[in-house]
Amino acid sequence: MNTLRYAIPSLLLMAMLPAAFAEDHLVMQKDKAFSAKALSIKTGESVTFRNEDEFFHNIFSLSDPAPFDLGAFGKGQTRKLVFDQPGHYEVECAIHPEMRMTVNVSK
Ligand SMILES: [Cu+2]
Repeated sequence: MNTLRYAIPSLLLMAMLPAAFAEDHLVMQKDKAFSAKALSIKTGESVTFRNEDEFFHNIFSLSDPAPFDLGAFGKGQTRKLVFDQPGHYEVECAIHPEMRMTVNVSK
């Protein structure tokens, strides 16, 4: 009886751990540039993009396997994206075409 009482919460905790400890990578957008030109992460990890400029930035990617558009956002705001598909992502800002970076998501 005691074994069962402790086994169930332990299993629940183990199921929740991967999500809770998936690494988050911070990328700044400052002076019309991403703070990293290239970022290598693992599947399931996330990237938080933070706008450090006085004007709006956008985040989007047309790359397979998972194109995305996080929209436009102002100074001090963040957008977080979980990369749950491995692959190579070209990440851009729709407002400033010179802003580019790559995110490589390994399995
Ligand atoms: Cu921009």
